Amino acid sequence: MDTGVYPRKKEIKVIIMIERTLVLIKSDGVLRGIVGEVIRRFENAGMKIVGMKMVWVNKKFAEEHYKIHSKKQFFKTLVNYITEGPVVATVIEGVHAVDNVRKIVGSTSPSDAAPGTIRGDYSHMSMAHADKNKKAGKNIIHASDKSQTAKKEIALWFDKKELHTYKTVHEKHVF
Ligand code: RTP
Ligand code: MG
Repeated sequence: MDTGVYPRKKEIKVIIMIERTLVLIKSDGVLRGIVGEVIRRFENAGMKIVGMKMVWVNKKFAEEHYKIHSKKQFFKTLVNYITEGPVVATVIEGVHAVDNVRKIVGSTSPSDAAPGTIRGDYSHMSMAHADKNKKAGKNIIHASDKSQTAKKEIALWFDKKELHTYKTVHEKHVF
């Protein structure tokens, strides 16, 4: 019987979508000293940091992380970009975290990224300009693009013991 109470019990599994996603503050974000500014955006939205470390990855690791782009003309500059300084690797947890994080991050090309997004507020490079000048398309941050990708990327960057389970005030009062 439909009690009219929403959400009905059988729907709860579909509606509640707490996910984890990989977020990297790439070398330009670290070298510019805006790590705190960037992380704050996710915390302000009520999402939770469940893993965090600074890593200076080598070329082999960078190629593995970005292997989906291995045939692209910008692959070499992309690998150089992510290895030219340390990155801050984080795992962010929240409701629909993959899509919500991408929304906060903004479009890939900073010139297209809306004001209010991380890429829109902290960068303005266009990929056309980057390509013309044989430079990397620097855009501060990486975020997993799908749930399946997030699972793979988190496993690549983090050991299970580096990920933590705890309750925030948001989970008690907001979720
Ligand atoms: P990400 O993987 O880093 O979160 O970025 P994304 O999904 O928004 O964009 P994606 O297509 O996966 O590209 C990965 C990174 O490659 C650089 N890029 N350069 N020169 C170019 O045309 C170009 N296109 C992409 C960017 O650094 C992008 O974040
Ligand atoms: Mg991507």
